Amino acid sequence: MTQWRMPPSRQPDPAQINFFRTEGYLIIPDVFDPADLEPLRQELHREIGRKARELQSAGRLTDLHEDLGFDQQLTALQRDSKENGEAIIKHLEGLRGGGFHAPEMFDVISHPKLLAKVGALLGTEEIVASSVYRIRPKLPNLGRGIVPWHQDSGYFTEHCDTQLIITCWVPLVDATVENGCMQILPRVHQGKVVMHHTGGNAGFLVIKDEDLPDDPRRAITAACPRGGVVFMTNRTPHCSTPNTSDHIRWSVDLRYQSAATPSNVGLEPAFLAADGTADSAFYEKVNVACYPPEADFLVGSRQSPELVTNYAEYARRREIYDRTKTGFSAYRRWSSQPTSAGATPMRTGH
Ligand SMILES: O=C(O)CCC(=O)C(=O)O
Repeated sequence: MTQWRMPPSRQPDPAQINFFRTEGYLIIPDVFDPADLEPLRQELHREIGRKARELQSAGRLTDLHEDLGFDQQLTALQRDSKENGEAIIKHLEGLRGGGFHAPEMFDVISHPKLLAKVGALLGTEEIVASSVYRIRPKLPNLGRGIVPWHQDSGYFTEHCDTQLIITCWVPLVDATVENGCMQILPRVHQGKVVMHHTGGNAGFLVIKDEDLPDDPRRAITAACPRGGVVFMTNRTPHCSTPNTSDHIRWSVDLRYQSAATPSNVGLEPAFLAADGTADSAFYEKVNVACYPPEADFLVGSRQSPELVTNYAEYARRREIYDRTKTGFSAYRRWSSQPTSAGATPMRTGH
């Protein structure tokens, strides 16, 4: 496992940085060698197999479809039984969408090649990553994977609206129009966080077309090969479209900010009751973070490399935050969408 303390070089590429600042997004097609992502793809595939075998032991399925590859097996399991497909997806997503936290996941989050780019775009080598990451197995023709227009800041606390939190969208297969890559509205990320509503598709937040800061027909299509990364700011509106292909569009989206931006690094409950209620001092302090319910951690530091989080500490913090009752919801910021309110249970993550 890679133990990275500091980027070998920030690789500042002025053209890329300028593009990101002007457009609010940047697609770099070769941040990783596709082989760098292979351990994560393989571990996700093994996890699907493990969960499928658990369902088989419980008498809930017979055919494991073990002959099928990473971008096919879950579709076949879902086709045989919606309940089993849903159980496996929920198992990977966990409480909020980033439940899977094997070492292979941490290795991608803390990968020196990615952190070098993130550091250059943030303008610092003191980098905090957040547990607000999501694993998306976007199955062909399955509505729950279609994400409506939103800005990631719609999910964050208002006091972080003017901070820079970079989303790194990492496809684990080539992302194309056909398999439902993202659409991004460029050059509007210097504006405010616009009105969002709860109750969008699959329980996501949604910006109505009339509230978008620009005509959605000006959106760019963020196709990106495996090995590439789509970088976006937290105020860049984006959405994703249906997967009409014959394979799963796997991706993970990771988030990073400067260590100077408000976070919950180093903070955890002094006390946790059996029902997950933490001590009141924790609740008072944690609300300073841009997304209080999930654990932030230091992934890169030139100043204090000894404080950079290792895998064991990352896993421990994530698990403590998952066990802690938050009573917090960024959704309180937004009203329900009049057309579909109540139709879909609200999600607690992106
Ligand atoms: O993966 C997708 O389809 C949407 C991703 C997204 O909305 C995000 O990363 O914030």
